[in-house]
Amino acid sequence: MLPKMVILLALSIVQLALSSPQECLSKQQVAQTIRQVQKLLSAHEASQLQSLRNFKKQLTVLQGSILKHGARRNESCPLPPAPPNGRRLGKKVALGHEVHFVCDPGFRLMGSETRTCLENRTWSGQAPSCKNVNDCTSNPCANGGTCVDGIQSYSCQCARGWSGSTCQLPLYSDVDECHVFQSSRHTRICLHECVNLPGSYQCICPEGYRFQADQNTCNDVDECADNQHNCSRGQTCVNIYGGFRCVRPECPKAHLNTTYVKTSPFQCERSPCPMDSRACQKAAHSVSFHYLSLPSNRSVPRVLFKMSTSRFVGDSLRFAILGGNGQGKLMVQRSDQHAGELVLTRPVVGPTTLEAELEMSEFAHKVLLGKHIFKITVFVSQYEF
Ligand SMILES: *[C@@H]1O[C@H](CO)[C@@H](O)[C@H](O)[C@H]1NC(C)=O
Ligand SMILES: *[C@@H]1O[C@H](CO)[C@@H](O)[C@H](O)[C@H]1NC(C)=O
Ligand SMILES: *[C@@H]1O[C@H](CO)[C@@H](O)[C@H](O)[C@H]1NC(C)=O
Ligand SMILES: *[C@@H]1O[C@H](CO)[C@@H](O)[C@H](O)[C@H]1NC(C)=O
Ligand SMILES: *[C@@H]1O[C@H](CO)[C@@H](O)[C@H](O)[C@H]1NC(C)=O
Ligand SMILES: [Ca+2]
Ligand SMILES: [Ca+2]
Repeated sequence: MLPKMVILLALSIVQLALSSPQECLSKQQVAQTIRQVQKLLSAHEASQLQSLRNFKKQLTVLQGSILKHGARRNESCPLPPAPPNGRRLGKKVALGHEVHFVCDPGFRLMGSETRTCLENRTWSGQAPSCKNVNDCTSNPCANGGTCVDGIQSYSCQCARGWSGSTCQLPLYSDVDECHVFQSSRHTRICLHECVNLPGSYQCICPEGYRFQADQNTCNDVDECADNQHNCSRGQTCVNIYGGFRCVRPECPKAHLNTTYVKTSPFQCERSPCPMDSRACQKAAHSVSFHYLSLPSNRSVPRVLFKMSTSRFVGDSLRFAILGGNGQGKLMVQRSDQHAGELVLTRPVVGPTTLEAELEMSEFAHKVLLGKHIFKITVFVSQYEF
């Protein structure tokens, strides 16, 4: 209000001075008036400046008190730490602001990628962490190498005989011993299977055998002794080359007044005969069971089994093959006065089973004293060992 009025007044004085020559104000008078107005304006300018300064001061005080008020309420969240192997983006921690997280190369972020400062001065979401990415998942190491995970990398620990970053290079040019030697019967280096290795080879045995390195042989596993068999109760385990069998010897059925009783797992004895039963008296006194194991294609002739009588009272023994499937392959002969033997006369290629029923008769002065039956089973294995 005041400045406008002053300016209007000043202008009207000047106008008066210039537009009314008749009034005839002297030049001196006009100059004086202008000086007075200038003075008035300067005074006014000073007071204006003063009031502006006061106004600015008040604003500064107001601002300070507002900041103090904000600090008291402290509307910010504590700055969350950056995860190991990662970084935090953003420093503004006031209410409603966001911070972001990124992981270093080779790491994957777990948890919240972005977190917001909430009303209750906590951050939304879960604290992030940076997990090392497993670089071994693609199994990059060849030829049995072991992969070791690194950061954005992996390394291979190579098996013997291999090198290169993924174990792809043979250390030396290898000889395939299996190819060179194993094909011929005379030069073969493994009893069974040969596996070529860089710089060496390995012999493998079939199931049921154990490789014995110092002798380069395949030894049969004794499943019966090692209790690796599945024979049921009442059966007896018989170890054979490359496996085992479960057997249950049965005594001959009662027949023509003749009965047998089991006296041991592999032996039957004739029960006492009824009076006047000639059939019973002619029958064998005892029956015994014998299980033999033989590798395939054994050289012949070969004695498989020896028989003698323990209660020898007579003066001679006679042997006979009564039955079985060993015709042309098995033979029985006297070996001395008190013993006989079963002989394999032809090579037998397994796997197969030979059976023979042998009768041993005992005489005194050409009179039959008694008979014994040997029931013999020969398990011939698949392999020549
Ligand atoms: C607000 O709170 C945070 C964490 O509680 C603290 O670091 C900061 O100093 C406080 N600010 C003020 C002005 O008190
Ligand atoms: C803060 O508030 C959020 C939701 O607004 C809630 O999920 C969280 O549990 C609160 N934190 C605390 C410590 O109260
Ligand atoms: C015993 O095991 C052999 C294999 O080792 C199997 O062929 C046979 O059927 C088994 N017998 C029984 C009675 O479980
Ligand atoms: C069986 O024994 C009876 C006497 O107990 C006898 O009469 C009979 O002839 C015998 N049978 C044979 C086949 O020996
Ligand atoms: C059996 O062995 C002989 C030499 O001992 C051999 O010539 C023959 O080929 C073998 N038979 C089989 C079927 O392996
Ligand atoms: Ca080799
Ligand atoms: Ca065995």
